[in-house]
Amino acid sequence: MGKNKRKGGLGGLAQFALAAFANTASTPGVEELSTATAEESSVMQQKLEKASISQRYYATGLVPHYEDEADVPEAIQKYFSQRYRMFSLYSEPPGCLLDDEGWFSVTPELIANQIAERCRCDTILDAFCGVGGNAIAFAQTCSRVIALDTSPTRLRLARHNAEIYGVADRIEFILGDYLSFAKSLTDRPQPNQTRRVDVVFLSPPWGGPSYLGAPGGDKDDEEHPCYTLQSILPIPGEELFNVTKKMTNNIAYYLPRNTDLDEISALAPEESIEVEEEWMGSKLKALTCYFGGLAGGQEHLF
Ligand code: MGP
Ligand code: SAH
Repeated sequence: MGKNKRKGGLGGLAQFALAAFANTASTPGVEELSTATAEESSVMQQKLEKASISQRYYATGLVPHYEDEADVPEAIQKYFSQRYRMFSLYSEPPGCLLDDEGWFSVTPELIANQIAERCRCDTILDAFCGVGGNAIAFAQTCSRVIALDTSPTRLRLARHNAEIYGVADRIEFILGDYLSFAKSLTDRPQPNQTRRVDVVFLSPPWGGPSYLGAPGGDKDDEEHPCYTLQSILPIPGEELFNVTKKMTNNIAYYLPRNTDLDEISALAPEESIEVEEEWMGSKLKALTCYFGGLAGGQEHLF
């Protein structure tokens, strides 16, 4: 895991802060505060404020946090059994949160870390942030992360999960449509470059958990049909790529493992594209395609 990960303590600290603010007269922590030096008091105060802010952004109760398999709806049991692969801090209080779409689309942590290492830069745009699997990893390798999603619920869950990892203050969460956001940046380039984006990460909806059997692609192989970029949402995958290319050449595109490789090559016929297979043990999970300066041997394009 990344170097900035904060393990443990946050939930406890938040509880302590709440108790301290709720009942100053009888809380032992506050007594300690009053007998501390000015410097110690200031440090303690900062910790309390930080914990209180974290607490404010927790989304506990918005969706269930499952710990017991018996409580998990059947449709997400397969994903629940992989919960620590998705978030190694899944059970860290107050517990990572995912909604149904989050469960089936979150990028597993080790894969997200690998992608974040490859995308190391100043400003990265996570165009489809979901419940934050990638945004949390980017916050550990990039100076600034802009995380967009059209779902207010998933954006709140992403912020909640980022708080657990101690990286929420390095992510700008924006509720909005990526296509409008991209248009606003490319139509009106900022003269002072304050919103320059170095890398865009695309992990759009693939059309639901049944993407492996989606129609299209190689009809000769009925068991494993190729996935066609036409099935990407909210617009076909090729169009999504072209919209993004107006912003930057440095694009990482997270795609189904059965994506038609000819379609990927056709996205940028004039350059090299690096296709990374994301394996977990003996299981191929997805492909990440690196374009522009992110592709090996093309660093000069960055
Ligand atoms: P999967 O094939 O649904 O899971 O998704 P798994 O465990 O390999 O199941 P199996 O039945 O094939 O054995 C594999 C990976 O793809 C997940 O870990 C997610 O990271 C990613 N993923 C799946 N979906 C449906 C989406 C999606 O719609 N969008 C994005 N961005 N990622 C997805
Ligand atoms: N990488 C994410 C998963 C992304 S799933 C993770 O690791 O958690 C795809 C997300 O795209 C969903 O949360 C969905 O709400 C969002 N989305 C769909 N259409 C969008 C749009 N037009 N603009 C921004 N986000 C969108």
